[in-house]
Amino acid sequence: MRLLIASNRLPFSVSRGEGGIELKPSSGGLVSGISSYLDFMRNSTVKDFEYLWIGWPGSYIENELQNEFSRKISSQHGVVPVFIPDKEMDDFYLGFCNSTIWPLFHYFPTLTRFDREQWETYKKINSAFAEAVLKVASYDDVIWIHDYHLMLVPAMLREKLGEKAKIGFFLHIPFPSFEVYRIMPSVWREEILKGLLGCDLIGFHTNEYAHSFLRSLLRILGLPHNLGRLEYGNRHIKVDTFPMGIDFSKFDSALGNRKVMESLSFLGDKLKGMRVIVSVDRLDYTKGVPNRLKAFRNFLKKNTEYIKKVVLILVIVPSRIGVDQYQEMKNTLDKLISDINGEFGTIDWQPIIYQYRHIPFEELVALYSHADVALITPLRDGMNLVAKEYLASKRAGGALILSEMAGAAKELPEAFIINPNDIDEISDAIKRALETDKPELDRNLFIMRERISYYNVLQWVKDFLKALEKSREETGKLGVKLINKDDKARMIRDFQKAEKRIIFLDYDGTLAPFEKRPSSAVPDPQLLQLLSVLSTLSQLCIVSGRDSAFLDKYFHSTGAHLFAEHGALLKEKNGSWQVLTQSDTGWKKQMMEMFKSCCARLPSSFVEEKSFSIALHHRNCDPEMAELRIREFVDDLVNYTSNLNLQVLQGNKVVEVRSYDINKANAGRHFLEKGDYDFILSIGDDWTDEDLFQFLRDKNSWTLRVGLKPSAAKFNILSIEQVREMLGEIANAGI
Ligand code: GDG
Repeated sequence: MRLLIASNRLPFSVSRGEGGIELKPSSGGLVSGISSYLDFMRNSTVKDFEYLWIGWPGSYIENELQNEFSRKISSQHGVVPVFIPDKEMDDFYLGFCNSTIWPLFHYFPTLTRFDREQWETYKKINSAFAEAVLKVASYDDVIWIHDYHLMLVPAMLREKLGEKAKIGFFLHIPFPSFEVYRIMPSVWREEILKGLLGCDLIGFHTNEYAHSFLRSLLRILGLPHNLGRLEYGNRHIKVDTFPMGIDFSKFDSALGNRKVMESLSFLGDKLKGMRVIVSVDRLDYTKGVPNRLKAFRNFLKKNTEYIKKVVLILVIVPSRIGVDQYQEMKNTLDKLISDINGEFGTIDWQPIIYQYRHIPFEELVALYSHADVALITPLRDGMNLVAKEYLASKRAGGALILSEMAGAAKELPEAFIINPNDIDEISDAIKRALETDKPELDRNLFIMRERISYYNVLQWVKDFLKALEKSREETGKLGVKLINKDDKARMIRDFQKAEKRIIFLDYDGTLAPFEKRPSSAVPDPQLLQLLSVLSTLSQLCIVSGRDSAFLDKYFHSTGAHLFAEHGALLKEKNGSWQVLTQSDTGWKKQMMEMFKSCCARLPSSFVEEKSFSIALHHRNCDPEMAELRIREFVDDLVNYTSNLNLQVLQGNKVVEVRSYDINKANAGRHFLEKGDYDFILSIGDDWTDEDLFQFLRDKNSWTLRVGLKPSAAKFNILSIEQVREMLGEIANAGI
């Protein structure tokens, strides 16, 4: 297998040093997680594993050096740099990525900017990434795209690579609730969802994010799901939860490492007799550092016995310099820290030791391992790997204070879980964490370590890749057989050779798209012209659920035979309407009451009464409300009709009750019993057409279902446009 990973940043950044271009490893959860997996695979016995990592190298390289640089690092490090001029990259990264998506997805709508130009840049850079992937991709590759910077890339790849490509996406940040997501302008929010739907698998850290995403799909695109599975285009897509883990043994085993031990002994010396609280974050307003500091101040005020007995080591890693809010945030922190140190500090002690820089891995592990408490209080956080790293670096006695707003809180309920907006609660938790008995701390630490050591980053990657494979298999099982060029050519030859031809065509969803109201979906002149030609070349039957008046009005002139109400009524060419069913309609009056009552409780639904059936249309309704009401309604109808010769059918945004003996197979029976046809074609788009497909199955016929649902039809065809194009070809061939 070859794995293509695409993320905004490569696992290292390029910079210009004295000796030319230099590579510096990048930090962050995504990079360290995936790198651990790749290291594992390189050192494992698994054969035929290859990978390429596609991303931005951290700064621009001049045109003339790009090719040579790419060749060199691609062969040495398995990476493919995406070259983007610095200015554009700034507009992209500091713009739409970190001034729109980041604040909105972390529930900071007031910090969110909506700037059309930045959206355009986002699209442009996404397409540059997609091109870079396409340059190296082959059909067998597994493509895994990461994070919010690249949400449009999946659909761009799908469009070029087609249905067979295996594409997965993982979002490292929260996916916000629908009410927050919908704040984004409608075209953008739709394009982002559609961008992600280019995937076979879309992964999130928690069920809550997956659920918010699915709800947005339903509310914005009207796409329902079944246990996280949905059908889109001709694919099966799975939306699922994969809580990201860490490289547990890297942290755990580092405790025996010489440099870590040196660091530990240094800390032991310098902080002798002190209880130590640690916190490590990128500089970010989502990480809730001001509240953490306020809570620490509150703690010192309320618990003066801890003065000179406790220190908070605050590590902040510089991040996103260039976004205004980050500079403001830095100023706020600097002030708070100096206020607290000024208020409580003495010549020989200061309560906060502040480091505003990236610290080496060994120092980080030593710090985690030495600290009695890890204080992690994000206001929102996709997962928060620092919490897990702290646990992996502690063998005994550690207390984890963790915000309920971090994805990690779902997996670590044994921690001291706090609300990061409640300063008193955090301050009380600090006291409890420092004073809980060691056996209890050890017990909880053990349970949490067990969990994160099992579901580590390798397991996370393996699970994701396995689920991606499975989702592809499900697509394979959809049983969809799209008609191709050769099939069409054969059909046309059959048509030309045939002496007696018959064609059955459904109307709505087959020849014309659905409209808000059925009465607006009227045939256009080109369609009528096409049907008129076809009816001179064959027996043409329009087999529709529409009533007789509608069909008469619009199709009479085409010379087609008209079947109304799913085959209950027939008007043969030059004839008059006749009833093909013996069905009694006495049930309608009473049932009409039930339909009206449901309609009254479901705004924007409407009832259509036909001679032999009643239908409730809910295509214009609020999808969530409709789902609920329709489920109840169908239940009622099924109970009510259980002793009657009636069937309850759920179609595309419609529920219909009609007599059992009415269905579109009547149309087939009516003509085929009377004549020997040597060319039979039937096209339809929903369940009402299945009876006719079934009836024609063992006959020498061409049957096609529009869309990609499994069907008794022999072929599927993608769209109404393709149906019309194909019928046009048939008409031309027959003339
Ligand atoms: C995003 C989501 C999600 C930090 N400072 C130093 C340092 N780090 C390393 C930590 C940890 C990583 O950076 C930070 O990961 P987080 O998960 O805490 O946060 P984000 O960077 O915001 O990551 C987050 C994550 O993606 C993964 O999906 O959990 O919710 O926001 O690994 O160790 N490493 C070193 N020195 C430092 O000073 N060596």
